[in-house]
Amino acid sequence: MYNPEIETATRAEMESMQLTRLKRTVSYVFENVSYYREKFSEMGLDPTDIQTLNDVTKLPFTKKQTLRDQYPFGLFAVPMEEISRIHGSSGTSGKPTVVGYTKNDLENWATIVARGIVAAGGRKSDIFHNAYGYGLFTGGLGLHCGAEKLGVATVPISGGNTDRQITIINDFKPRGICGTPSYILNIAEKMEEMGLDPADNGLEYGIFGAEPWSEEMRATLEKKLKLKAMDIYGLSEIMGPGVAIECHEAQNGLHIAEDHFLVEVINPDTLERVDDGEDGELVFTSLTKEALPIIRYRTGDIASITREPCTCGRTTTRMSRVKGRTDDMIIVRGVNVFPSEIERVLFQMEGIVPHYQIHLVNKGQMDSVELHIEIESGFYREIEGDLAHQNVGKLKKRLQQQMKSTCLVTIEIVVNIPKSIPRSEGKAIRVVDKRKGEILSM
Ligand code: DLL
Repeated sequence: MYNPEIETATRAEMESMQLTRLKRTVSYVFENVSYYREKFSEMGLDPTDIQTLNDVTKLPFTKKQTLRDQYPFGLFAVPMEEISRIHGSSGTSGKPTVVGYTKNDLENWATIVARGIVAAGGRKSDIFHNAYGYGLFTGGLGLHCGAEKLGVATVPISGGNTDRQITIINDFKPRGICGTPSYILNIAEKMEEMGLDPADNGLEYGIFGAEPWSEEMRATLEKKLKLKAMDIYGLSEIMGPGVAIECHEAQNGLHIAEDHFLVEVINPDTLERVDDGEDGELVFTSLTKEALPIIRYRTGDIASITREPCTCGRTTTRMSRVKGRTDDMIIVRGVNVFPSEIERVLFQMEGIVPHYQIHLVNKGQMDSVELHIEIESGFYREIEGDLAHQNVGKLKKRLQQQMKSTCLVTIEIVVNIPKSIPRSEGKAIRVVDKRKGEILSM
Protein backbone atom coordinates (compact mmCIF):
# COMPACT_ATOMS: atom_id res chain seq x y z
CA MET A 1 0.00 0.00 0.00
CA TYR A 2 1.13 3.53 -0.70
CA ASN A 3 -0.42 5.18 2.39
CA PRO A 4 -1.15 2.22 4.71
CA GLU A 5 -1.96 4.37 7.74
CA ILE A 6 -4.76 6.05 5.75
CA GLU A 7 -5.87 3.07 3.70
CA THR A 8 -6.28 0.81 6.75
CA ALA A 9 -7.40 3.42 9.30
CA THR A 10 -10.23 2.40 11.61
CA ARG A 11 -13.62 3.97 10.89
CA ALA A 12 -13.27 6.10 14.03
CA GLU A 13 -9.84 7.37 12.95
CA MET A 14 -11.05 8.16 9.44
CA GLU A 15 -14.21 9.90 10.63
CA SER A 16 -12.32 11.97 13.14
CA MET A 17 -9.96 13.17 10.39
CA GLN A 18 -12.91 13.83 8.09
CA LEU A 19 -14.74 15.89 10.70
CA THR A 20 -11.73 18.10 11.38
CA ARG A 21 -11.31 18.64 7.64
CA LEU A 22 -15.02 19.19 7.01
CA LYS A 23 -15.20 21.91 9.66
CA ARG A 24 -12.13 23.56 8.17
CA THR A 25 -13.56 23.40 4.65
CA VAL A 26 -16.90 24.88 5.68
CA SER A 27 -15.22 27.85 7.40
CA TYR A 28 -12.86 28.20 4.46
CA VAL A 29 -15.61 28.43 1.81
CA PHE A 30 -17.58 30.81 4.04
CA GLU A 31 -14.60 33.12 4.21
CA ASN A 32 -13.33 32.79 0.65
CA VAL A 33 -16.16 32.01 -1.77
CA SER A 34 -18.88 34.65 -2.00
CA TYR A 35 -21.31 32.17 -3.60
CA TYR A 36 -21.19 29.91 -0.52
CA ARG A 37 -21.18 32.82 1.93
CA GLU A 38 -24.39 34.15 0.38
CA LYS A 39 -25.94 30.71 0.18
CA PHE A 40 -25.16 29.96 3.85
CA SER A 41 -26.57 33.37 4.87
CA GLU A 42 -29.77 32.75 2.89
CA MET A 43 -30.16 29.46 4.77
CA GLY A 44 -29.33 31.04 8.15
CA LEU A 45 -26.33 28.75 8.40
CA ASP A 46 -23.13 29.44 10.28
CA PRO A 47 -19.95 27.34 9.91
CA THR A 48 -20.13 26.55 13.65
CA ASP A 49 -23.39 24.65 12.98
CA ILE A 50 -21.23 21.80 11.67
CA GLN A 51 -20.36 19.73 14.73
CA THR A 52 -20.69 16.15 13.45
CA LEU A 53 -20.17 14.46 10.08
CA ASN A 54 -23.93 14.06 9.77
CA ASP A 55 -24.29 17.84 9.98
CA VAL A 56 -23.07 17.91 6.39
CA THR A 57 -26.74 17.38 5.48
CA LYS A 58 -27.41 20.93 6.72
CA LEU A 59 -25.27 22.28 3.90
CA PRO A 60 -26.55 23.24 0.44
CA PHE A 61 -25.97 21.06 -2.61
CA THR A 62 -23.75 22.30 -5.43
CA LYS A 63 -24.68 21.37 -9.01
CA LYS A 64 -22.97 21.51 -12.36
CA GLN A 65 -25.23 24.47 -13.16
CA THR A 66 -23.66 26.38 -10.23
CA LEU A 67 -20.25 26.01 -11.87
CA ARG A 68 -21.72 27.09 -15.19
CA ASP A 69 -23.34 30.14 -13.59
CA GLN A 70 -20.01 31.07 -12.02
CA TYR A 71 -18.08 30.48 -15.29
CA PRO A 72 -15.14 30.66 -15.51
CA PHE A 73 -13.55 31.38 -12.11
CA GLY A 74 -16.39 32.52 -9.82
CA LEU A 75 -16.07 29.62 -7.37
CA PHE A 76 -12.29 29.85 -6.99
CA ALA A 77 -11.33 30.43 -3.36
CA VAL A 78 -7.84 31.80 -4.05
CA PRO A 79 -6.45 34.60 -6.23
CA MET A 80 -5.07 33.65 -9.64
CA GLU A 81 -1.45 33.91 -8.48
CA GLU A 82 -2.06 30.86 -6.31
CA ILE A 83 -3.58 28.80 -9.13
CA SER A 84 -1.08 26.43 -10.73
CA ARG A 85 -3.29 24.67 -13.25
CA ILE A 86 -6.70 24.93 -14.89
CA HIS A 87 -8.70 22.00 -16.29
CA GLY A 88 -12.16 21.71 -17.74
CA SER A 89 -14.74 18.99 -17.86
CA SER A 90 -15.52 17.32 -21.13
CA GLY A 91 -18.80 19.10 -21.72
CA THR A 92 -20.93 17.62 -24.48
CA SER A 93 -22.11 21.02 -25.62
CA GLY A 94 -21.43 24.65 -24.79
CA LYS A 95 -18.66 25.86 -22.55
CA PRO A 96 -16.67 23.52 -20.34
CA THR A 97 -16.90 23.53 -16.58
CA VAL A 98 -13.72 25.16 -15.35
CA VAL A 99 -11.75 23.88 -12.38
CA GLY A 100 -8.52 25.12 -10.80
CA TYR A 101 -5.75 23.70 -8.61
CA THR A 102 -3.20 25.21 -6.26
CA LYS A 103 0.24 23.63 -5.84
CA ASN A 104 -1.03 21.78 -2.76
CA ASP A 105 -4.09 20.56 -4.67
CA LEU A 106 -1.84 19.14 -7.40
CA GLU A 107 0.38 17.52 -4.81
CA ASN A 108 -2.60 15.89 -3.08
CA TRP A 109 -4.06 14.77 -6.40
CA ALA A 110 -0.76 13.16 -7.47
CA THR A 111 -0.54 11.35 -4.10
CA ILE A 112 -4.12 10.08 -4.40
CA VAL A 113 -3.49 8.79 -7.95
CA ALA A 114 -0.13 7.23 -6.97
CA ARG A 115 -1.94 5.44 -4.15
CA GLY A 116 -4.57 4.32 -6.63
CA ILE A 117 -2.05 2.96 -9.12
CA VAL A 118 -0.43 0.90 -6.36
CA ALA A 119 -3.87 -0.40 -5.31
CA ALA A 120 -4.46 -1.37 -8.94
CA GLY A 121 -1.25 -3.41 -8.98
CA GLY A 122 1.30 -0.85 -10.16
CA ARG A 123 4.94 -0.89 -9.02
CA LYS A 124 7.71 1.68 -9.20
CA SER A 125 9.61 -0.44 -11.71
CA ASP A 126 6.75 -0.46 -14.26
CA ILE A 127 6.45 1.09 -17.66
CA PHE A 128 3.01 2.70 -17.73
CA HIS A 129 1.22 3.51 -21.01
CA ASN A 130 -1.14 6.46 -20.51
CA ALA A 131 -3.73 6.57 -23.31
CA TYR A 132 -6.00 9.10 -21.60
CA GLY A 133 -6.22 12.38 -23.50
CA TYR A 134 -3.86 15.13 -22.33
CA GLY A 135 -5.36 18.60 -22.29
CA LEU A 136 -8.23 20.32 -20.54
CA PHE A 137 -9.60 16.84 -19.74
CA THR A 138 -8.24 15.69 -16.38
CA GLY A 139 -7.60 12.07 -17.48
CA GLY A 140 -4.18 12.42 -19.13
CA LEU A 141 -2.41 14.77 -16.75
CA GLY A 142 -4.18 13.34 -13.70
CA LEU A 143 -2.88 9.82 -14.30
CA HIS A 144 0.43 11.19 -15.52
CA CYS A 145 1.27 13.14 -12.37
CA GLY A 146 0.19 10.25 -10.13
CA ALA A 147 2.30 7.81 -12.10
CA GLU A 148 5.29 10.16 -12.02
CA LYS A 149 4.84 10.68 -8.27
CA LEU A 150 4.95 6.91 -7.82
CA GLY A 151 8.05 6.78 -9.97
CA VAL A 152 6.85 4.54 -12.79
CA ALA A 153 8.22 5.15 -16.28
CA THR A 154 5.24 7.00 -17.71
CA VAL A 155 4.62 7.01 -21.47
CA PRO A 156 2.51 10.14 -22.20
CA ILE A 157 1.07 8.83 -25.44
CA SER A 158 -2.38 10.48 -24.90
CA GLY A 159 -5.46 9.36 -26.84
CA GLY A 160 -5.70 8.74 -30.58
CA ASN A 161 -3.19 7.76 -33.25
CA THR A 162 -3.98 4.11 -32.62
CA ASP A 163 -1.38 2.63 -34.98
CA ARG A 164 1.36 4.43 -33.08
CA GLN A 165 -0.08 3.30 -29.74
CA ILE A 166 0.17 -0.29 -30.97
CA THR A 167 3.78 0.09 -32.08
CA ILE A 168 4.71 1.60 -28.73
CA ILE A 169 2.90 -1.09 -26.74
CA ASN A 170 4.60 -3.81 -28.78
CA ASP A 171 8.04 -2.28 -28.54
CA PHE A 172 8.04 -0.90 -24.97
CA LYS A 173 6.09 -3.80 -23.39
CA PRO A 174 4.48 -1.72 -20.62
CA ARG A 175 3.26 -3.60 -17.55
CA GLY A 176 0.40 -1.15 -16.98
CA ILE A 177 -1.97 0.72 -19.29
CA CYS A 178 -4.73 3.23 -18.75
CA GLY A 179 -7.42 4.76 -20.93
CA THR A 180 -11.16 4.72 -21.41
CA PRO A 181 -12.43 1.12 -21.69
CA SER A 182 -13.98 1.89 -25.08
CA TYR A 183 -10.68 3.19 -26.45
CA ILE A 184 -8.65 0.29 -25.04
CA LEU A 185 -11.12 -2.10 -26.72
CA ASN A 186 -10.63 -0.14 -29.94
CA ILE A 187 -6.83 -0.58 -29.62
CA ALA A 188 -7.21 -4.34 -28.96
CA GLU A 189 -9.45 -4.79 -31.99
CA LYS A 190 -7.07 -2.84 -34.19
CA MET A 191 -4.25 -5.15 -33.04
CA GLU A 192 -6.35 -8.14 -34.10
CA GLU A 193 -7.02 -6.57 -37.49
CA MET A 194 -3.28 -6.12 -37.93
CA GLY A 195 -2.77 -9.83 -37.23
CA LEU A 196 -1.28 -9.18 -33.77
CA ASP A 197 -2.44 -10.96 -30.64
CA PRO A 198 -3.41 -8.32 -28.05
CA ALA A 199 -2.76 -10.90 -25.31
CA ASP A 200 0.85 -11.15 -26.38
CA ASN A 201 2.27 -7.86 -25.14
CA GLY A 202 3.18 -8.36 -21.48
CA LEU A 203 0.47 -6.10 -20.07
CA GLU A 204 -0.52 -7.12 -16.54
CA TYR A 205 -2.98 -4.47 -15.39
CA GLY A 206 -5.24 -1.81 -16.85
CA ILE A 207 -6.79 1.22 -15.15
CA PHE A 208 -9.96 2.01 -17.05
CA GLY A 209 -12.66 4.60 -16.42
CA ALA A 210 -14.00 8.07 -17.28
CA GLU A 211 -17.12 6.48 -18.77
CA PRO A 212 -19.66 3.89 -17.63
CA TRP A 213 -18.70 0.33 -18.49
CA SER A 214 -19.97 -3.11 -17.59
CA GLU A 215 -18.65 -6.33 -16.04
CA GLU A 216 -19.06 -7.88 -19.49
CA MET A 217 -16.75 -5.23 -20.96
CA ARG A 218 -14.27 -6.02 -18.17
CA ALA A 219 -14.37 -9.73 -19.03
CA THR A 220 -13.78 -8.96 -22.72
CA LEU A 221 -10.85 -6.61 -22.05
CA GLU A 222 -9.27 -9.02 -19.58
CA LYS A 223 -9.53 -11.90 -22.02
CA LYS A 224 -8.39 -10.04 -25.12
CA LEU A 225 -5.45 -8.29 -23.47
CA LYS A 226 -4.67 -10.93 -20.83
CA LEU A 227 -4.54 -8.41 -17.99
CA LYS A 228 -6.47 -7.49 -14.87
CA ALA A 229 -8.78 -4.54 -15.51
CA MET A 230 -9.50 -2.11 -12.66
CA ASP A 231 -12.16 0.59 -12.61
CA ILE A 232 -11.10 4.16 -11.82
CA TYR A 233 -13.63 6.89 -11.10
CA GLY A 234 -13.41 10.63 -10.82
CA LEU A 235 -14.73 13.91 -12.04
CA SER A 236 -13.08 17.23 -12.65
CA GLU A 237 -15.40 19.17 -10.34
CA ILE A 238 -14.17 17.07 -7.42
CA MET A 239 -10.57 16.63 -8.61
CA GLY A 240 -10.28 14.34 -11.64
CA PRO A 241 -9.36 10.64 -11.88
CA GLY A 242 -8.60 8.92 -8.58
CA VAL A 243 -11.58 9.91 -6.43
CA ALA A 244 -12.04 6.12 -6.23
CA ILE A 245 -10.31 3.09 -7.68
CA GLU A 246 -10.56 -0.70 -7.47
CA CYS A 247 -7.84 -2.78 -5.87
CA HIS A 248 -6.37 -5.59 -7.95
CA GLU A 249 -6.78 -8.09 -5.12
CA ALA A 250 -10.57 -7.97 -4.92
CA GLN A 251 -11.77 -5.99 -7.97
CA ASN A 252 -14.91 -5.57 -5.98
CA GLY A 253 -15.90 -1.95 -5.50
CA LEU A 254 -13.83 1.21 -5.81
CA HIS A 255 -11.95 2.46 -2.74
CA ILE A 256 -12.84 6.10 -2.17
CA ALA A 257 -10.02 8.48 -1.18
CA GLU A 258 -12.02 9.31 1.92
CA ASP A 259 -9.34 11.40 3.55
CA HIS A 260 -9.97 13.95 0.78
CA PHE A 261 -13.61 13.41 -0.20
CA LEU A 262 -16.66 12.85 1.97
CA VAL A 263 -19.20 10.68 0.16
CA GLU A 264 -22.98 10.58 0.50
CA VAL A 265 -25.56 8.75 -1.59
CA ILE A 266 -28.95 10.39 -2.02
CA ASN A 267 -32.24 9.67 -3.68
CA PRO A 268 -32.13 12.13 -6.62
CA ASP A 269 -35.85 12.86 -6.32
CA THR A 270 -36.31 13.30 -2.57
CA LEU A 271 -32.68 14.39 -1.95
CA GLU A 272 -32.76 12.26 1.21
CA ARG A 273 -29.84 9.95 1.99
CA VAL A 274 -30.30 6.29 1.07
CA ASP A 275 -28.93 3.32 3.05
CA ASP A 276 -25.56 1.78 2.34
CA GLY A 277 -25.94 -0.83 -0.40
CA GLU A 278 -28.81 1.05 -2.03
CA ASP A 279 -28.38 2.77 -5.39
CA GLY A 280 -28.60 6.53 -5.48
CA GLU A 281 -26.78 9.65 -6.69
CA LEU A 282 -23.22 10.10 -5.44
CA VAL A 283 -22.59 13.39 -3.65
CA PHE A 284 -19.10 14.49 -2.66
CA THR A 285 -17.74 17.23 -0.41
CA SER A 286 -14.06 18.04 -0.80
CA LEU A 287 -12.11 17.98 2.45
CA THR A 288 -8.71 19.38 1.51
CA LYS A 289 -9.09 21.41 -1.67
CA GLU A 290 -7.82 24.97 -1.73
CA ALA A 291 -8.53 26.37 -5.20
CA LEU A 292 -12.01 24.96 -5.75
CA PRO A 293 -13.42 23.58 -2.51
CA ILE A 294 -16.81 22.11 -3.19
CA ILE A 295 -19.73 21.39 -0.90
CA ARG A 296 -22.10 18.46 -1.50
CA TYR A 297 -21.53 18.23 -5.22
CA ARG A 298 -24.31 16.32 -6.96
CA THR A 299 -22.42 14.18 -9.45
CA GLY A 300 -25.42 12.80 -11.35
CA ASP A 301 -23.70 9.39 -11.11
CA ILE A 302 -25.72 6.45 -9.83
CA ALA A 303 -23.97 3.95 -7.55
CA SER A 304 -24.11 2.49 -4.04
CA ILE A 305 -21.53 2.38 -1.25
CA THR A 306 -20.38 -0.13 1.36
CA ARG A 307 -18.35 0.52 4.49
CA GLU A 308 -17.42 -3.15 4.93
CA PRO A 309 -13.64 -3.64 4.92
CA CYS A 310 -12.28 -5.17 1.72
CA THR A 311 -10.44 -8.50 1.49
CA CYS A 312 -7.37 -6.54 0.36
CA GLY A 313 -7.04 -5.13 3.88
CA ARG A 314 -8.16 -1.60 3.01
CA THR A 315 -10.88 -0.16 5.23
CA THR A 316 -11.95 2.78 3.08
CA THR A 317 -15.57 3.05 1.95
CA ARG A 318 -16.08 1.48 -1.45
CA MET A 319 -18.48 2.56 -4.17
CA SER A 320 -20.01 0.19 -6.68
CA ARG A 321 -19.36 0.52 -10.39
CA VAL A 322 -21.27 3.56 -11.70
CA LYS A 323 -24.48 2.25 -13.21
CA GLY A 324 -25.10 5.36 -15.28
CA ARG A 325 -25.85 9.03 -14.98
CA THR A 326 -29.18 10.49 -13.99
CA ASP A 327 -29.13 12.52 -17.20
CA ASP A 328 -28.10 9.50 -19.32
CA MET A 329 -31.06 7.49 -18.32
CA ILE A 330 -33.35 6.81 -21.22
CA ILE A 331 -37.00 6.41 -20.46
CA VAL A 332 -38.64 4.04 -22.93
CA ARG A 333 -42.38 3.93 -22.38
CA GLY A 334 -42.00 4.52 -18.69
CA VAL A 335 -39.10 2.09 -18.17
CA ASN A 336 -35.73 3.50 -17.16
CA VAL A 337 -32.68 2.13 -18.97
CA PHE A 338 -29.02 3.04 -18.73
CA PRO A 339 -26.74 2.62 -21.77
CA SER A 340 -24.51 0.33 -19.67
CA GLU A 341 -27.40 -2.13 -19.26
CA ILE A 342 -27.78 -2.25 -23.03
CA GLU A 343 -24.03 -2.81 -23.30
CA ARG A 344 -24.28 -5.86 -21.02
CA VAL A 345 -26.80 -7.47 -23.35
CA LEU A 346 -24.72 -6.72 -26.46
CA PHE A 347 -21.63 -8.35 -24.98
CA GLN A 348 -23.57 -11.56 -24.47
CA MET A 349 -24.76 -11.81 -28.09
CA GLU A 350 -22.82 -13.66 -30.70
CA GLY A 351 -22.27 -11.98 -34.05
CA ILE A 352 -22.46 -8.41 -32.71
CA VAL A 353 -19.51 -6.22 -31.81
CA PRO A 354 -19.72 -4.26 -28.56
CA HIS A 355 -19.85 -0.87 -30.25
CA TYR A 356 -23.24 0.77 -30.19
CA GLN A 357 -25.09 4.03 -30.22
CA ILE A 358 -28.51 4.89 -28.91
CA HIS A 359 -30.40 7.39 -31.06
CA LEU A 360 -33.36 9.34 -29.78
CA VAL A 361 -35.49 10.02 -32.85
CA ASN A 362 -38.78 11.60 -33.68
CA LYS A 363 -41.11 9.59 -35.85
CA GLY A 364 -44.22 11.58 -36.72
CA GLN A 365 -45.60 12.76 -33.40
CA MET A 366 -43.80 10.10 -31.40
CA ASP A 367 -40.35 10.11 -29.83
CA SER A 368 -38.68 6.75 -30.07
CA VAL A 369 -35.38 5.04 -29.29
CA GLU A 370 -33.21 3.23 -31.81
CA LEU A 371 -30.32 1.01 -30.86
CA HIS A 372 -27.68 1.08 -33.59
CA ILE A 373 -25.52 -2.02 -33.55
CA GLU A 374 -22.88 -3.46 -35.81
CA ILE A 375 -22.36 -7.00 -37.06
CA GLU A 376 -19.02 -8.74 -36.53
CA SER A 377 -16.97 -8.96 -39.77
CA GLY A 378 -16.81 -12.79 -39.69
CA PHE A 379 -20.50 -13.10 -39.09
CA TYR A 380 -21.16 -10.55 -41.84
CA ARG A 381 -19.23 -12.63 -44.37
CA GLU A 382 -21.25 -15.68 -43.35
CA ILE A 383 -24.55 -13.96 -43.84
CA GLU A 384 -23.76 -12.28 -47.14
CA GLY A 385 -25.75 -13.64 -50.06
CA ASP A 386 -29.26 -14.99 -50.21
CA LEU A 387 -29.56 -15.77 -46.56
CA ALA A 388 -28.35 -12.36 -45.46
CA HIS A 389 -31.70 -10.71 -45.14
CA GLN A 390 -33.24 -13.57 -43.28
CA ASN A 391 -30.32 -13.86 -40.85
CA VAL A 392 -30.23 -10.17 -40.02
CA GLY A 393 -33.92 -10.44 -39.27
CA LYS A 394 -33.26 -13.36 -36.91
CA LEU A 395 -30.42 -11.53 -35.19
CA LYS A 396 -32.60 -8.47 -34.64
CA LYS A 397 -35.35 -10.59 -33.22
CA ARG A 398 -33.01 -12.40 -30.85
CA LEU A 399 -31.51 -9.13 -29.64
CA GLN A 400 -34.91 -7.56 -29.20
CA GLN A 401 -36.05 -10.54 -27.11
CA GLN A 402 -32.91 -10.36 -25.00
CA MET A 403 -33.43 -6.62 -24.45
CA LYS A 404 -36.99 -7.23 -23.46
CA SER A 405 -36.12 -9.90 -20.91
CA THR A 406 -33.06 -8.13 -19.45
CA CYS A 407 -33.88 -4.44 -19.67
CA LEU A 408 -37.69 -4.77 -19.90
CA VAL A 409 -37.91 -2.49 -22.93
CA THR A 410 -38.77 -2.85 -26.58
CA ILE A 411 -36.27 -0.87 -28.60
CA GLU A 412 -36.02 -0.63 -32.36
CA ILE A 413 -32.79 -2.31 -33.50
CA VAL A 414 -30.92 -0.89 -36.49
CA VAL A 415 -28.26 -3.27 -37.83
CA ASN A 416 -25.24 -1.65 -39.47
CA ILE A 417 -22.42 -3.12 -41.52
CA PRO A 418 -19.00 -3.71 -39.90
CA LYS A 419 -16.94 -0.64 -38.91
CA SER A 420 -19.79 1.82 -39.40
CA ILE A 421 -20.27 2.86 -35.77
CA PRO A 422 -17.67 5.48 -34.83
CA ARG A 423 -14.83 4.08 -32.69
CA SER A 424 -13.92 5.93 -29.54
CA GLU A 425 -10.55 7.56 -28.95
CA GLY A 426 -11.59 8.87 -25.54
CA LYS A 427 -15.03 8.87 -24.01
CA ALA A 428 -17.40 6.88 -26.23
CA ILE A 429 -20.47 8.68 -27.52
CA ARG A 430 -23.34 6.42 -26.50
CA VAL A 431 -26.48 8.54 -26.75
CA VAL A 432 -27.24 10.90 -29.63
CA ASP A 433 -30.36 13.01 -29.64
CA LYS A 434 -31.23 13.12 -33.34
CA ARG A 435 -34.25 15.28 -32.54
CA LYS A 436 -31.95 18.15 -31.61
CA GLY A 437 -28.72 17.01 -33.26
CA GLU A 438 -27.11 16.82 -29.81
CA ILE A 439 -24.74 14.34 -28.25
CA LEU A 440 -26.28 13.63 -24.86
CA SER A 441 -23.80 11.39 -23.23
CA MET A 442 -20.16 10.60 -23.73
O1 DLL B 1 -13.79 11.61 -16.58
C1 DLL B 1 -12.15 12.01 -14.86
C2 DLL B 1 -11.55 10.68 -15.11
C3 DLL B 1 -10.48 10.55 -15.98
C4 DLL B 1 -12.01 9.57 -14.43
C5 DLL B 1 -9.88 9.34 -16.19
C6 DLL B 1 -11.41 8.33 -14.61
C7 DLL B 1 -10.34 8.23 -15.49
P1 DLL B 1 -14.92 14.38 -16.28
O2 DLL B 1 -14.51 14.57 -17.68
O3 DLL B 1 -15.23 15.58 -15.45
O4 DLL B 1 -13.82 13.62 -15.47
O5 DLL B 1 -16.17 13.42 -16.29
C8 DLL B 1 -16.71 12.95 -15.08
O6 DLL B 1 -17.35 10.83 -16.08
O7 DLL B 1 -19.29 12.25 -13.45
C9 DLL B 1 -19.00 10.10 -14.57
O8 DLL B 1 -20.26 10.34 -15.15
C10 DLL B 1 -18.03 9.67 -15.64
N1 DLL B 1 -17.08 8.70 -15.09
C11 DLL B 1 -15.82 8.92 -14.67
N2 DLL B 1 -15.25 7.76 -14.27
C12 DLL B 1 -16.19 6.79 -14.43
C13 DLL B 1 -16.23 5.39 -14.19
C14 DLL B 1 -13.34 12.36 -15.72
N3 DLL B 1 -15.19 4.73 -13.74
C15 DLL B 1 -17.84 11.98 -15.34
N4 DLL B 1 -17.39 4.74 -14.46
C16 DLL B 1 -18.38 11.39 -14.07
C17 DLL B 1 -18.46 5.40 -14.93
C18 DLL B 1 -17.36 7.40 -14.94
N5 DLL B 1 -18.47 6.70 -15.20
